Amino acid sequence: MNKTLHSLLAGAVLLSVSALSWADVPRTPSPKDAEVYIISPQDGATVDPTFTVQFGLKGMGVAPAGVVHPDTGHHHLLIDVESLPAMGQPLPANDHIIHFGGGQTQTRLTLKPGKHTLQLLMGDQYHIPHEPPVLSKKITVTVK
Ligand SMILES: [Cu+2]
Repeated sequence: MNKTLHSLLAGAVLLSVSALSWADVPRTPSPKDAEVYIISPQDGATVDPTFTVQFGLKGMGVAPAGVVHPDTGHHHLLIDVESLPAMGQPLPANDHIIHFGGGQTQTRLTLKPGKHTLQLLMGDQYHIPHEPPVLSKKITVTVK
């Protein structure tokens, strides 16, 4: 193969890779009947400024991010999130969306006094929500 053709082909490959978007990545199917929920605190609870949140999961398993294993995912805790992030791409990581990519099933959280909402959302090895998403009920707590 001559050099010019080779670099042309390399350019074409790069172009097609960059044209790919997360929309083209197949979503990981969620197991039927999979359910994520917050074990504690309970909805409506009043909690100390630093408190433990326990994650509950039925019908699927927990695996660290990056690990490919059927019917698993890792937890994301959504704090005071009013509109859900896009489901077809990796979840952002910020003060409102906390990743538990190590496979953790609980955390200690410190929040400002007042009302806060908490919700859990599973993500696959790429931090992308499953299809359909495995999303908990949103709970409200009051921090002392
Ligand atoms: Cu994640």
